[in-house]
Amino acid sequence: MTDTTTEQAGAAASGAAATERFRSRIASAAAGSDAERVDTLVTALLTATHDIIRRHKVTYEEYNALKAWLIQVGEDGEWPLFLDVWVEHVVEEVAGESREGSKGTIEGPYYVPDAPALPAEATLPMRENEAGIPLLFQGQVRSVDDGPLPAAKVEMWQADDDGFYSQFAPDLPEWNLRGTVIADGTGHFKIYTIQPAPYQIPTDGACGSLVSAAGWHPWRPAHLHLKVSAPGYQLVTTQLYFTGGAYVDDDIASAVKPELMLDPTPTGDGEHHEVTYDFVLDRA
Ligand code: MBD
Ligand code: FE
Repeated sequence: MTDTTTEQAGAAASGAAATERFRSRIASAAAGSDAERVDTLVTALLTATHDIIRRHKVTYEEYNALKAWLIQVGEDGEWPLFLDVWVEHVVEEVAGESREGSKGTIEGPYYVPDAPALPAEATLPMRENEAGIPLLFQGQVRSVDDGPLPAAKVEMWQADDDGFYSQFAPDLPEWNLRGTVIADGTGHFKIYTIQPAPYQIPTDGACGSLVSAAGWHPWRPAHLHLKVSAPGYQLVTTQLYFTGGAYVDDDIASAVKPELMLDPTPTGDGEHHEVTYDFVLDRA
């Protein structure tokens, strides 16, 4: 990956896009919590913060560094990135507690609704010579009581081989590696795509400063993002990873689960990998 690409696709560009996306899709709908709940949650958050300051004897220098950094997160548009990388996994854990079907995991900052509709057997929109090992991802969507779910919706999005998501990095076709696949009459789907590469969160913004200040690494393991749904059933938002891949045991976003691993097998010519993964949905 060239310096120019890295720079263009850096914190400012992807952060601004993710912030804008979030505002238009979700923020406006988030009104209306009652005062008692707000009091409970904000008081708990502040009390935890006060405890940390006392326990670790936080200095004015550190307090001011925190203030400057928080301001920078906003200026870089990196609130969606920060929250989805370091907080969302616990929200998802709580939200998924009582579901019996397929495991979910975090959505992350790069979902875009209404990707082009595709038939049950389809190739994700991609460039003519899209880099990466071709991957056939296939499976079936069923209900918890085991019946197939005809015409289930399998929304899929992923980074390209350089770790860039369309609509969040420049110079990519609008719907590159994004699609809404409609399963067939027995809930089956067959999606041709490419095997994604590990993903590095932008290092040139406030989240990158935090990563290097703390001596962490900025990587997520290679992953496919999915939202699977059917009328009358709970939508599951999930990600799938690759057994043995880099960072599967050390995801910066803490979003890997043992149930979410794929182990594609090379087929015939060896230049194509294939894997089957079924989804099980809970009743709504
Ligand atoms: C990603 O691609 C992602 O999936 C998450 C959770 C955070 C940052 C980038
Ligand atoms: Fe991702």
